[in-house]
Amino acid sequence: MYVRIIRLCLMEKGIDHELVPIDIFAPGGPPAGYLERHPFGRIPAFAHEGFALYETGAIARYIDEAFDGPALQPSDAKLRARCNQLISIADNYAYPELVWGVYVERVSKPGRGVPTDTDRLAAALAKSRKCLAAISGLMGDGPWLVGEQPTLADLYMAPMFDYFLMAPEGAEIIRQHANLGGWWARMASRPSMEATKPL
Ligand SMILES: N[C@@H](CCC(=O)N[C@@H](CS)C(=O)NCC(=O)O)C(=O)O
Repeated sequence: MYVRIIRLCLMEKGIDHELVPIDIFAPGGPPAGYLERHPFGRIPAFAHEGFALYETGAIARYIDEAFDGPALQPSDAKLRARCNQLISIADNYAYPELVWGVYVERVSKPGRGVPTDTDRLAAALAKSRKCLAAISGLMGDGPWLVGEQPTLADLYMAPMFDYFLMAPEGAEIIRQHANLGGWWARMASRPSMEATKPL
């Protein structure tokens, strides 16, 4: 999820990179030494020319600012604030509800033979409706979530939507927002999204 956001940033900027898979859920915990790179034991952790960084928001902005390639943050103060607002919505509301509340309860758990927590799912669907309504309202009628070019806001939200839309209820909820439906079609067909599809 969060690793995919960084992979999307790197690909959209056209930056060569090496991806080292880390299993943070391995029975014995993360591999030896990983907690030195990320004391909280999450993924991703990133390094560039010896500069080590963790936390996706910091990594994504660093990649955008330290490398050539298309700008992934608007230069206009209001649009940049909107981009940061959507990233915050993704972290705080979309990730817990669309991914953990809806995808995990409705798709992932049944796929593993684990029963769905139906109360958790119902609550997450209600919050997801609110979430998509808010994102749709902020987006307006442009092609991307903010402005005329893809930004970090799109690269943050897209991997979360990819999971959410695997649930039939997720697909139903997005149908109520034509602008988000068009955005998703544009986003999903980008080569970076195709190249990073979850298995
Ligand atoms: N605040 C972190 C969140 C990263 C995160 O939650 N990553 C997930 C994988 S997508 C993770 O490592 N989960 C393992 C865990 O919660 O222990 C960031 O922005 O990088």
